[in-house]
Amino acid sequence: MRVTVFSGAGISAESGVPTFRDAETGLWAKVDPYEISSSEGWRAHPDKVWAWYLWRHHMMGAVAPNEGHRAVAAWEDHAEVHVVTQNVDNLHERAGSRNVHHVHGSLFEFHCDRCGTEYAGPIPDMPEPVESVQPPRCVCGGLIRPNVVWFGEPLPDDAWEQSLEAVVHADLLVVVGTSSVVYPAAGLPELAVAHGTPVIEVNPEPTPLSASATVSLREKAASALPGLLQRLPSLFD
Ligand code: BV8
Ligand code: ZN
Repeated sequence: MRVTVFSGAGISAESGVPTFRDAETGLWAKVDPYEISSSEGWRAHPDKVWAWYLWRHHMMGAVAPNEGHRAVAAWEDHAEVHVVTQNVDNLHERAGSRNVHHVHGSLFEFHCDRCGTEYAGPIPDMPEPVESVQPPRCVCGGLIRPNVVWFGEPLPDDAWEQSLEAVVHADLLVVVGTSSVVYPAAGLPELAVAHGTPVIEVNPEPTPLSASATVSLREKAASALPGLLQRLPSLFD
């Protein structure tokens, strides 16, 4: 059986990583997403963007995978599992998942924004969010940036190709913890629906995908995912 999991910030919420759009805790309630996660924002004030990502880098290193991440990793004992994640944290990998495709990049890799050279230098620890930090410079004079995909930027070809494959060949797609509003990633579950692949959504809130999902569970990831495969027969009868 081939199971593909499409995850968003909600799967990491119970690890303590704030989601983007949950108003009371969403990171973006405090900052303007287009300001801080876009190529324009980086060009306009790289020091603000760098400071915000340093804090998120600290936070993601300080938390641990939750029962939801661990359940997805455990499914590899019973099925061929691919994880397509919009998250830039490394919690799926730290839970043990082996086929993880980061369609929005990773906050644990850095490169020069001019020559593209990978940066392996020190990343300062930033336990508290601060307004501005100058990013390091590359020898070519370019600025060091995180390997994340900002608004207005294309998704990485290899991750995108692998994600399309994983969705098109899945016997089941589990969509967990995403508001399904950011494209082209949000188009992946729509592709599965169009393919007639069973789609299970796990989200305490309804989303634009809910109406077309085969089953939409108003549940949280850490409680729904551990027993989900055992529930499949009753979910689809
Ligand atoms: C591109 C960076 C083209 C890394 C991110 C107008 C209309 C349509 C589209 C557009 C438009 N204008 C612009 C666009 C395109 C734009 C887009 O889609 N905008 C949207 C917002 C309208 N897309 C882009 O710009 C993309 N690039 O199109 O390029 C191109 C092509 C060629 C050449 C040049 C250019 C790039 C998109 C990537 C942007 N980068 N992040 C980072 O900082 O993390 S997106 C950002 O949102 C995050 O990556 C995140 O992954 C993503 C989606 O958010 P979610 O993960 O869904 O999180 P969210 O908070 O929204 O939702 C959490 C959910 O979890 C909620 O539903 C909640 O109920 C649930 N939940 C909460 N707790 C739990 C839970 N679920 C389960 N259990 C729980 N416990
Ligand atoms: Zn450079």
